[in-house]
Amino acid sequence: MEQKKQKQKLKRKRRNKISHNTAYKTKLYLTKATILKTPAVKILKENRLGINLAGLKLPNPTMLASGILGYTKETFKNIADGGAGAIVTKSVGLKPRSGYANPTVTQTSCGLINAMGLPNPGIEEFAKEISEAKRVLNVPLIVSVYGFAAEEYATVAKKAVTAGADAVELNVSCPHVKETGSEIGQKPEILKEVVKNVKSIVQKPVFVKLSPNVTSIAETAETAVNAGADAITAINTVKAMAIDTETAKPILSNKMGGLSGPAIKPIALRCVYEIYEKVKVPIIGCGGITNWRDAAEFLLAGASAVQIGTAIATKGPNIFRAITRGIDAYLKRKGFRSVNEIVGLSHKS
Ligand code: RRO
Repeated sequence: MEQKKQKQKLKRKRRNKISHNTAYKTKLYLTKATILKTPAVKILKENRLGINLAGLKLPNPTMLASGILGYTKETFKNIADGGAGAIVTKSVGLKPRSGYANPTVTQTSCGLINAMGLPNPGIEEFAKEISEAKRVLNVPLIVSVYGFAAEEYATVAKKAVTAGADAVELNVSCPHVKETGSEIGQKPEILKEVVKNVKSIVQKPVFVKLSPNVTSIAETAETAVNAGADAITAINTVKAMAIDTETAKPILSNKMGGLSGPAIKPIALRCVYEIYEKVKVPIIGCGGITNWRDAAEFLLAGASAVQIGTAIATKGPNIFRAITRGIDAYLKRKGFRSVNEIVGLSHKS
């Protein structure tokens, strides 16, 4: 009896060893020779897509862009369930704002033009939603913040972090609201003051979202980084408009709006490429990303992560999972062990 037990034990041991080795060898075909010394168990747990973004741990490099699907924990959860690696809220300010009158969005070739006018419930009200969202989300929640002065940005950022935000993204780039957004990001001295004020008051990462409507976005990024920005998001929408030929009037009630979607992808890509050459902090690419190949282009240009917005309108929340799977297949096919290995690769000769 004892002998039979011993035999079975030996058999089990041998079988385990075989499956262990097989898994190890299989993995070796998929990865580079440099990991030959890595224990098999570690390799099997390897994740090509996880990133550390200025201290935030993301399961993959896709994020919900600010401005899309706004302010409720249900929509954030829906996007996270669709595979997003992080959520960025719509911009929130000190006081509630109703935004512009309709029409606030119009479709154009290859994109949308919006002029919502920063509608938001104000940080006091939104703080409750942040706390509740934190309880249901398993990915980082980044709160987009705007203000009409440096102190206002700082106050809102502080309240957002106190409510549970994992990071804040400063909106210094909305193209069509007076005395905030790009009117701040386009003035280096004011931009510096805003970033410094926020950095002095919050202990979480501070991202700064930039406008392409400047002479040199790389110089703007450098100003933000020198003031303490932990990451740069590039880009916000491009200032644009549309006219109704029948009424001979601008379509949007605000006349001017911001263009998003595939039309701006090459502009956004150029911006990321230029910023990567100038600053050392992580860059988050944003603008017209619709599929995994767009996302991969941004990573190769120098983005550590990508934000997706307009494409959700046509493809739904599962776009995050589709893009992540596409990037993973690309990394596997090219023999990369981590998404980090392709960040900025197009700069190397
Ligand atoms: O709310 C808006 O109209 C808006 C904002 Br805050 C922004 O940052 N970018 C944009 O295109 N629209």
